Amino acid sequence: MRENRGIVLEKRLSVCALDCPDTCSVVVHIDESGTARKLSGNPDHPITRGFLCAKVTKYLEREYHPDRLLYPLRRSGAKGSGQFQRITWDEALDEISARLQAISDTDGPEAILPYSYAGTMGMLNGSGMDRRFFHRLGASRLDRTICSAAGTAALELSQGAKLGMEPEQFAHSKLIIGWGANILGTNVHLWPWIVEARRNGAKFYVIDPVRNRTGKAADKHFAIYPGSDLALALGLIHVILRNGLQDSEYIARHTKGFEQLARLTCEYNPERVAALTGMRANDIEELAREYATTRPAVIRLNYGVQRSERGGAAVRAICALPVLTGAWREVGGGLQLSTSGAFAFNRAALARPDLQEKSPLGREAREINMAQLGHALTEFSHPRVRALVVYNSNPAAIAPNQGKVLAGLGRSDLFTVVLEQFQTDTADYADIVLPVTTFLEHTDIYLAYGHYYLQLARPVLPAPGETKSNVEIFRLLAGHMGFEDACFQDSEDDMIRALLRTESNYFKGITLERLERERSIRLNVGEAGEPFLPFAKGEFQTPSGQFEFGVEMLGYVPPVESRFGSTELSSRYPLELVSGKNDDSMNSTFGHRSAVDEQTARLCIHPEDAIARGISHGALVRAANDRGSCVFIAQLDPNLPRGVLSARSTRWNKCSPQGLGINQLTSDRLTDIGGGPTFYSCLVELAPVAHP
Ligand SMILES: Nc1nc2c(c(=O)[nH]1)N[C@H]1C(S)=C(S)[C@@H](COP(=O)(O)OP(=O)(O)OC[C@H]3O[C@@H](n4cnc5c(=O)[nH]c(N)nc54)[C@H](O)[C@@H]3O)O[C@H]1N2
Ligand SMILES: Nc1nc2c(c(=O)[nH]1)N[C@H]1C(S)=C(S)[C@@H](COP(=O)(O)OP(=O)(O)OC[C@H]3O[C@@H](n4cnc5c(=O)[nH]c(N)nc54)[C@H](O)[C@@H]3O)O[C@H]1N2
Ligand code: SF4
Ligand SMILES: [Mo]
Repeated sequence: MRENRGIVLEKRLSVCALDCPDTCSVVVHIDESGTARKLSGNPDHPITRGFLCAKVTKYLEREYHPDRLLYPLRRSGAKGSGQFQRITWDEALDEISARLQAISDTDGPEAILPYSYAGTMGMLNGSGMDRRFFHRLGASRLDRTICSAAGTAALELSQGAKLGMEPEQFAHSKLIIGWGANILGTNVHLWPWIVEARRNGAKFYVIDPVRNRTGKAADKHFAIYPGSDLALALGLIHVILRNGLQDSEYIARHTKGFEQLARLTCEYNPERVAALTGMRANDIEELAREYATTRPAVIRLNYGVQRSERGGAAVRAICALPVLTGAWREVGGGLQLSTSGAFAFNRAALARPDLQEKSPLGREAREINMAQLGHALTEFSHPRVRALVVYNSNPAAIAPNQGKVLAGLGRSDLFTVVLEQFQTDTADYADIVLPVTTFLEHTDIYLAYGHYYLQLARPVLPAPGETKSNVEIFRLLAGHMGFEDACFQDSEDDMIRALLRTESNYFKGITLERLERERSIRLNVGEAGEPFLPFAKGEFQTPSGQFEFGVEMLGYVPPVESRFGSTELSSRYPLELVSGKNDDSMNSTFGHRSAVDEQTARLCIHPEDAIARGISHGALVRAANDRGSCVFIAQLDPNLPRGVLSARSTRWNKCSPQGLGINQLTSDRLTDIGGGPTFYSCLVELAPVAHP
């Protein structure tokens, strides 16, 4: 097909692999020479609907960037210095396999730790050949908690499944609440349905300490104190029950623990909750009434809420709201935190945990929480971690308590391998760097956590230089280690077939052949073409089959690191730092872009808090606490509550003054359930700096 400027273009389909609920179907426009000219959203995809977010529209800048890693490298300078020499793949693989073997022989295989997250959401490159390799090795297992562990635990305990309302149905809602959800920034494909709903008279409210683009676009924005959502949810329940606005029939048939919940929430009247959350008592009263009496009503809860000390309990209490009002019964009613539970793949067939029995360890290996990497690398444990293999993640920048993480990565006796596309902060600490492909260059299969479409992507561009996919690299490493198990010879298609071999009804009739033809298939959730109402008739997947309120964990105690937490701490560090996502980037993935660097270098502060500290707009400031410090450019923002600071994550450390990132400040304290990180429970003090 011919398009403007006479360039002959071919259009090929791919799938955006970034860690985003939207998992877009991407059209790649390719010219005669095989070069991609443009990426656009697939107009035929029911969720993507013809557009991509701004950051991925520009993805070809990354794809063809002169700084892409193209060859294996061996470190030639000090750890962290970023000095490397090119080596061959054979040299790299020989060295890695020899070092891993030696460590396994002397310290036991659990001295080896993989570290990965969702740099790609592809199943094969994210939790496929890598898992097989580390299981066969007997390496420590990684508890992948860094993002959503508290929310996941909450959904599983309360609902029994990570299911939520379909994005398509938001169009039918009359009241939409974005709760700790920066929809325009992190989930933009939900927005058109919100626009449609509002055109039909719906109201859109936002509950967030920060008034970001989404809050500004809302009918009402409620600026809540960080980490106090549990108190608000209990207050809303209080008002609903006091006024008899609950759906008693739904509650009686489908829930467990209601009486205790009613007793507990007696204590959370709007006045008390107002003091705990910084909201007005009237607003709490009205919000509860409006929520309970508007039909259908939906809550788009996102993961912002659960990145705090009481995050798990907060999610459980918020999930109770659509249960109490019976909102789940209606099209356009309910809640969405995640939809990923419907993707009931045969994960064991892909990851092969059974291979651990064949490892030198001969049993299930210990588990290490990725949110406490610094601790795992610096504290003595049996056996001490001696080798770290990082892929799909940049822990030097994104993991909490960065001072400890960098001390660990800097250990001279730690052998570190990093599989990367770019020379990240973590790659700077590697002994060996291996260059990897992007999602445009390899095969993978994708679930989604913001919709119910399963998608397949084939390579659309050639792998540049000597880059290889994660799948290929772990396949080669298995060969070098002498692993003879047949599964290490599996092709990508074999692995997809293994994943699809599942009993789940959601997958009925879905085969690789069908995926090849259709590329994107709605799971069998509900009848074909009909809306999916996961809990309209109860059918919770908990042991009791009922929604479990979990009242025993719902009493509100403010986070230790908050204005009402430890007085000793808050007297020294009175400011609450929230470091949510940057609209125009993806965690640290686009840290090489100068525009992203400028956005993530800023710190917003209420003007009165700034004046009290002699800080003016545009001034350099240092935020500090007992863990570390980080320098920012101050921005005055009168919309913030007093005592709250907001910065956008995550900058590359090496771009910031002194090479220290925002996670110097964040704590590696864990959430109440799920073992998640508490990035947004973080107290600091701020002072102007003359020179960084
Ligand atoms: N543009 C962009 N999109 C992304 C990402 C990105 O980096 N950039 N990252 C991706 C990833 S990894 C994830 S997990 C998702 C996350 O998507 P979101 O959960 O939407 O993103 P966050 O910025 O973590 O948090 C959402 C909002 O919660 C607010 N918040 C913080 N603390 C609290 C609190 O205590 N209470 C309440 N009510 N709100 C609070 C923040 O100010 C923020 O506006 O987004 C994904 N999409
Ligand atoms: N202060 C603060 N810290 C945070 C957060 C926050 O909100 N505030 N958010 C947290 C959250 S929710 C998350 S999910 C984490 C995210 O942290 P990470 O999981 O580390 O995500 P990214 O920073 O996007 O880094 C992903 C890396 O994977 C690489 N990559 C992409 N595709 C591939 C591939 O196919 N193979 C290999 N080997 N590499 C690939 C990219 O180049 C990139 O460097 O950060 C957490 N850290
Ligand atoms: S990051 Fe999200 S919104 Fe952007 S293209 Fe990828 S899936 Fe779509
Ligand atoms: Mo995340």
